[in-house]
Amino acid sequence: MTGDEAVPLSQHDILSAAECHDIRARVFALRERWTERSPNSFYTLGAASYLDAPSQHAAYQAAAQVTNPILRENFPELYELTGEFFAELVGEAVYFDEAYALPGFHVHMIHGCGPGGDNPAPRAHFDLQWKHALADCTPQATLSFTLLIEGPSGGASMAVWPVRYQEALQLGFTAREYAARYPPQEVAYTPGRIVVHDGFVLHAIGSAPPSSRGFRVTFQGHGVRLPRGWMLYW
Ligand SMILES: O=C(O)CCC(=O)C(=O)O
Ligand SMILES: [Fe+2]
Repeated sequence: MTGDEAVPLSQHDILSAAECHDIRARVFALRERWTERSPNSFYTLGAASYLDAPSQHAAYQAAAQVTNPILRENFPELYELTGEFFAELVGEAVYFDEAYALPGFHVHMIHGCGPGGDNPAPRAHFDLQWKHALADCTPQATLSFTLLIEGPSGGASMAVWPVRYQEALQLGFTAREYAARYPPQEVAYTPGRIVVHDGFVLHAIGSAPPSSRGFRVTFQGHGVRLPRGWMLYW
């Protein structure tokens, strides 16, 4: 995907329900290895550049050296499948470089929300974490993906606003300002279906219905197009 593609988002079924179930079981068997990001609410299995790299690139790379072997050893077929899927999608070489974090898992514990509902606008963002992850080079193009493994009772989605990073820059508004003013479109996730976009469309984790309960487990990552091909990382 390039920065100027007309359709900003695509979806592809790549895992069966049984495969999602099996991956979910392995993620939970590794609970001791999750990193707590917000108590009793948000965890990652893996290092994530948007959380670990800003102003501490060496710490991000060090964290990746701890979590990459765990991910690689426990989910070998998932990395193989992801690499093959993207190689076909972009029609170019795709690789992982373990100096960076491998794609990993978000685990959200959904406990419902207040009567005011769950507003995704404060979470709205563009995926600019490559600036922190790569530190010293600018990619020719980028991609981001989310693959739902398990959703809570109220389902899982991505909120998308039809505006791009370049427009935000030109018109001088922030992601959150725009999102607070305009309603998003909801892209519903289905377990086993990967949602791919270029990271420059305004988006956020979608709103959870007030009664929703359970786990929202996603396999997440990004890609950068470099001279050698597309490098997939988190
Ligand atoms: O989990 C999702 O729905 C999207 C997460 C996201 O936008 C991100 O991690 O950059
Ligand atoms: Fe994102």
